[in-house]
Amino acid sequence: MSRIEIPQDHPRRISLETREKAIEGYENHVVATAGLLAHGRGEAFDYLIGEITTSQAKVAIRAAVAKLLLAKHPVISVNGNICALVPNELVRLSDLTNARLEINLFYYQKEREDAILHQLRTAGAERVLGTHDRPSETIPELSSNRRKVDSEGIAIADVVLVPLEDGDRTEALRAIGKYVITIDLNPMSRTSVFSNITIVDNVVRAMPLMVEEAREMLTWSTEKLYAVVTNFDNNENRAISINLMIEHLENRAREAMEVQQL
Ligand code: PTJ
Repeated sequence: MSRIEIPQDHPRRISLETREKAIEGYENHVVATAGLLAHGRGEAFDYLIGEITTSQAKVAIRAAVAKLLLAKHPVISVNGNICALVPNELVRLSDLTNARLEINLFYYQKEREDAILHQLRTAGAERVLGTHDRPSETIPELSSNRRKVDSEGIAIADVVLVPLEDGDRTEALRAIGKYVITIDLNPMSRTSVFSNITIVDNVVRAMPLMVEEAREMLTWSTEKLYAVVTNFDNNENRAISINLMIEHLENRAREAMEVQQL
């Protein structure tokens, strides 16, 4: 429940409502303190891309959903921010793609794990991996708390969706042969660079679109899904996304010059 009433006609309504969700998540112990800072960084990058889902992000979303549908053991890694912002979409995407939900926290606290588990269950999740009572394994060469992974989840996964991440784990997951998909507004972050597919978009826009696409693509043949994945090139994807940001900024600069000349 939003703590402040944001007027329907407020020009920055969606951004403010999303911020409220992050704050509420923080108050409920779902979001880490650093999660609020990470959210602010995301907001800044969202500004650079014009707060829209670009045509390029849509291409990446299709490739990501195709890969999840083709996977043998897909897993969606859940941290505090993604859980606070889009819990319902996490559960829907997990159901549609048969991807397991696994809680994996950088700033681990039992209280946070419980709060995230509760939020996922409230959103309809029946099975959640990664909790302290579950069998676990360790990802080599990773020193953060994220090294602990569920034996029936990330440990055996072939494809892992790590929305809104810190870079270390993506690199470590790639090193042990996992195919990594991320959603990150910063196309230059280490996560973006090391992932196989980077969706440069806000999770609040990308996740509902992924659910929509998954519903449609469920009926596609393996060949058609495979073609979508093989035609995708993440280096090109990141370069186009960066250029779209530059283009957006150039347009804003042009507008600023026009205002000066009035
Ligand atoms: O819940 P925990 O303990 O697992 O911690 C989660 C955070 C997010 C705090 C942790 O993973 C972290 O510190 O992440 P970073 O290194 O700050 O990276 C977060 C990335 O997500 C940055 O590149 C941000 O630009 C990006 N980001 C932030 N908000 C959004 C986002 N990308 C897409 N949508 C957003 N809403």
